[in-house]
Amino acid sequence: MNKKVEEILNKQIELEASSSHHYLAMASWAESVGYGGTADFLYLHSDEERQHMLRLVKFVNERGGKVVIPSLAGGDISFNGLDEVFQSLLEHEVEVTNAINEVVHVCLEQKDYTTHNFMQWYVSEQLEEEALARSILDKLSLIDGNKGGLYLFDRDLANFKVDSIANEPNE
Ligand code: OFO
Repeated sequence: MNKKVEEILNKQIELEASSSHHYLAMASWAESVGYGGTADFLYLHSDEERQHMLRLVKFVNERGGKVVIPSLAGGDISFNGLDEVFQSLLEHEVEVTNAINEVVHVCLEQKDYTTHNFMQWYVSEQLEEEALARSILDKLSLIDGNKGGLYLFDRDLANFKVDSIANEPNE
């Protein structure tokens, strides 16, 4: 496997792992303060990010590259409210989108069209994830801290589908 592509895919593996870790911390915080629906949504989102990491790990291995499984920093994470949680989620997704774009750029530069093709799934995925985070933030902005509104928001979020796992292409 092309070394530059291998290197940037390993960076992406680390970023997907850190997304999973970050959303797990958010889920745990939400659960601890009574937002059970939000916690369910975020636990699922964390699982989804792990799947994104795994797809990359398997792809690099299949193509004869070397995977570096990252170690992740933990920490005591807390938030001032749901707005802060989802603002942080959106910022993280924007960072991931930029990183995916960079992977695509390196693939083209290195003429690695197989990896370029593989990465297209991630490009569409990022579109969906950013749109989802923005629509959640719009809802929170309408609620504007109203307790009844937050109660309903949390209840609805439990039924919100993070459908990217279901959209996984067949291996
Ligand atoms: Fe892996 O899609 Fe979000 O970060």
